[in-house]
Amino acid sequence: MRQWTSCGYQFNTSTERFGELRSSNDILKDGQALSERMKDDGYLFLRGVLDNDLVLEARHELLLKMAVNNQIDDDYLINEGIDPSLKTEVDQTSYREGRAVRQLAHQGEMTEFYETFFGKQVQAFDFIWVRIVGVGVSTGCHYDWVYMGRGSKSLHTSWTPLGDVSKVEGALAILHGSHKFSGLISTYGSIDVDDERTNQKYGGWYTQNPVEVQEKFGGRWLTTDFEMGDLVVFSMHTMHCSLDNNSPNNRIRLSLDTRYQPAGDETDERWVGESPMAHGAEAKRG
Ligand SMILES: O=C(O)CCC(=O)C(=O)O
Repeated sequence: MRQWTSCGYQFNTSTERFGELRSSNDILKDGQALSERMKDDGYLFLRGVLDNDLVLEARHELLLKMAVNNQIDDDYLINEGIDPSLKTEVDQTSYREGRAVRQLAHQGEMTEFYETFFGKQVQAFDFIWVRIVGVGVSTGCHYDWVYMGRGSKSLHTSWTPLGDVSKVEGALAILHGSHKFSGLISTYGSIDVDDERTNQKYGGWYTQNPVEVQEKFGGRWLTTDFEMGDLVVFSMHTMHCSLDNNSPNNRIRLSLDTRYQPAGDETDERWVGESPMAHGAEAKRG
């Protein structure tokens, strides 16, 4: 079997420790069943549920902006999204505010899904995380709570690949069972990165090594070869990371992560409003 890595660390790919995400398409329209599965598994994987035209539009919108900012290799078609050798740092505000990106994240199938799942009206965070993940890059193991845990206890994350994202191109991985690691949830899983920024070894990640969590707490890493239109939804205390992007064609991995809660719940003030404050010195309390 092929060796998969995150932050350069190899996964244990034995069947007990590594496998494929389970699809929940069979219960897509059943809010009660979705909610029970989330309680059991800590995630929901939905194949091909988003409007492909809209996903493609969001992808094009981003790639065009990236092309203007010299963030893709212009020897190739823009839509290929090939990593250039020279890296350019760009303020992403205009990326997350694009019309197609916002429509994908805040309307249509996405909102309909959450209305079914919560059984009530939905509020999305205004802030949208756009992931432009170059070759050799990945995300370390973490709970989202540490970044956005000041509001609703029912907050959930959507991870949306903007195009096909195979394992080798840096797919997301979920640690099945991690939403029940009470010893980890009550310690690392209860911090707030803005309040405790200086104590954070990896800027809020628990570790870079996916095997380290399993050795301490157990669980099974699950991932898949994602296709355009797929969606993964998970709880604030579901540990996740991404595989290293080792694209043989040097393709950048593009995805969105976005957040949703029942309307009327308390909100984390960092991520809502016209110009969300986000992380930083101003977000530290006390
Ligand atoms: O896409 C990634 O690399 C990280 C995504 C993530 O951490 C999230 O969706 O919460």
